[in-house]
Amino acid sequence: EDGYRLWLRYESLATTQAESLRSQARRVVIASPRTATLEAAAGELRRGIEGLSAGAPIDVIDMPAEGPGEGDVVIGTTGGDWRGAPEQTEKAIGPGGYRVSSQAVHGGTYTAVEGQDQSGVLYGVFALLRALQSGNSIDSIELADHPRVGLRLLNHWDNLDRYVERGYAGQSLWDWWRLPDLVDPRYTDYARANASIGINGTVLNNVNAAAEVLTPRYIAKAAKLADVFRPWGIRVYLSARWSAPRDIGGLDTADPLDPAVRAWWAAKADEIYAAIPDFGGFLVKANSEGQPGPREYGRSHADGANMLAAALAPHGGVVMWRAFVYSETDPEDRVRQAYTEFKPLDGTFADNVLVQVKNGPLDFQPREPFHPMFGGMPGTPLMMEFQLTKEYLGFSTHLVYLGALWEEVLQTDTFAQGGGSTVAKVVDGRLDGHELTGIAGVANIGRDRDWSGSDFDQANWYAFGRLAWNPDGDAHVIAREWLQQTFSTDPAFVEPAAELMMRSREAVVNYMTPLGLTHIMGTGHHYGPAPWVDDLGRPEWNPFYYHRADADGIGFDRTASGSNAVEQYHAPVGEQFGSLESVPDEYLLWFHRVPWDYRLRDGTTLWQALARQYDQGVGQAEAMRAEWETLGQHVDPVRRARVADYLDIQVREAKWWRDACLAYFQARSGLDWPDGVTPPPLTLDDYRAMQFPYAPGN
Ligand code: BDP
Repeated sequence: EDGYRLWLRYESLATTQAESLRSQARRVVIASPRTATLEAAAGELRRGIEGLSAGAPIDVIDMPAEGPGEGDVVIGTTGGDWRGAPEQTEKAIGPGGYRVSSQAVHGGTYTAVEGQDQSGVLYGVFALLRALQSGNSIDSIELADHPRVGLRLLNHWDNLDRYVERGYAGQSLWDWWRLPDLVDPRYTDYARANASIGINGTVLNNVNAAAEVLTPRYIAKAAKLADVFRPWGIRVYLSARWSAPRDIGGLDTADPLDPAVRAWWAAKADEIYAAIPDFGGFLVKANSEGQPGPREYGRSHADGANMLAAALAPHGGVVMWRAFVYSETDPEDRVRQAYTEFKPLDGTFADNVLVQVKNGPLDFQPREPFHPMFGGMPGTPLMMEFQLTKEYLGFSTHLVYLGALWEEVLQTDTFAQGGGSTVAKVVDGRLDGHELTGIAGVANIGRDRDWSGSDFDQANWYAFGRLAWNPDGDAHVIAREWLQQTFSTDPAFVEPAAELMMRSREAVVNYMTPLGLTHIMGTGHHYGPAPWVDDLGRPEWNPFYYHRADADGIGFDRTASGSNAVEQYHAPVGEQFGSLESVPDEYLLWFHRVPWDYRLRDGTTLWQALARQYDQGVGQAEAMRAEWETLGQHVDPVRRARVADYLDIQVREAKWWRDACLAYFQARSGLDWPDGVTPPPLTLDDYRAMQFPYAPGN
């Protein structure tokens, strides 16, 4: 059990269920003209049924002249006459929609998987397999659904030398050196896994992009990957380096208003589409953390995005322009900067541009308030960017289920158009009536046999796909689904394990950054605690910038008396965050600077509360480890032991986080230890000396 099969295990069901499936799924019938996608769907169905029913090989045939027979599983696009008069269910309407149903025939039944289009068939097949793997019977089955968001993309931060920036699961999957000649079968398994959760696009290379990926050699390599992914409904996208016309095009400028630059990009787009007819488009990180961009020429982000958009528009491609910008010279509070820069550009982007925004205004922290651009840019399609790879949450070493974090963000009310204006509604286009919609997830996938660096990190890949499909999805339900398919359908396992996953996110917040603390991780690699760091080149790279702890107090004043970041939120959100009366405890130090003896609503002082939260985080990690001793009994020994080993690391490091942070804050505040708190076993200097010089870095 090396984790390779992910949630697509198709292990044999219990005897009676397997027998019943065998009698009701005797052959796969393709009802529409065969295409690569329908064949992929049929092949997956056959594989799933054969595995689950532990039965003999089953046939895949075209629809026979006499129509479907009892025990057939028929797949096809809607509108055929194979199912009688095809009725639509509201839920199945729209691209990618499907309906799975039991139909009567000759006194028995057959199962129909109808898609609105080719991808819909594929998604219907995976929905059926998900239901069967989760312990449902194929009898009287009725499933219907459709994706709510158009672009559901992974972003790989993979370099061309196979190094994965912020990757904790080994090298890049893409073997650029041997492509396009050698096609690793893993590419197909990657595509299957993505298709099974509705992901329909992948950006192959790092946002800190090398221009070489746009040279003919690499276009041919990307084209080969696109060929493998296409049957699975997945399009390829590339990160484009802004200065490519200079780097590889022989021009001496990358000014977006220069006709030669525009012509270069238009020709480049033509060249890419000649090799990849369904190429998705470009993702761009510009004028951010040293990356080149249009501002070098006095042009705006909109000028830059629109120029690329014009090159892609004739081919139907999109530009995903990232809003992760903050200046090295601007003294403005870092979390204000993206909004300040992009808000005036709202409504000026071309029709095929999305602005891609991280969930919070800082950088993928264990907890941040939502980014004020959500709800603040009604005239622009905003693409959500989540991070699956846990750069700031203990890498692939700590068990943290991100579904809980993402649900919290998506369900937050921006109040942009009064109550009920959730981030989910901004992202799926409902709030402002956008047709073009997207969600991106920074991938946590590499060459490790288990793909994600740990068994439980696979859940974050899974949950991302499911929430991209439906941003109103329920993270707890998704956790259950994943557990059933990945480990066991036994309710004695599934429910407590799902609850453990749901609590895991709060645990990491508590032992790393409680009460609105943020960005106090180790320098560069972001692993382990380092709240004391204050000597890095740029102020906002230093943990100290974010907490400013001294003898008087702790926290970052973002109210009107401070940076006034609260003004970027709509009423009443800004008021709620801005007032000590109403700010939720979990954002206290994000928005406010308070003295150490400040009393929280429950009467404890800030110093007591901080010590309590850190300790609670450790307790939660210990509880997870203890629970796994029981839950692990339901799991095969190999994966059980691996999860247990990781939990041991997590408990040890949760203590390290608690002790190091409290030792530091005690030294800054000069206060005595609160009653009942055991002082850390080591000195602050000891903690400062603990470094991870060779942690997977940036
Ligand atoms: C930060 C990462 C850095 C990325 C950057 C980005 O530390 O490696 O390049 O985000 O999103 O979180 O561009």
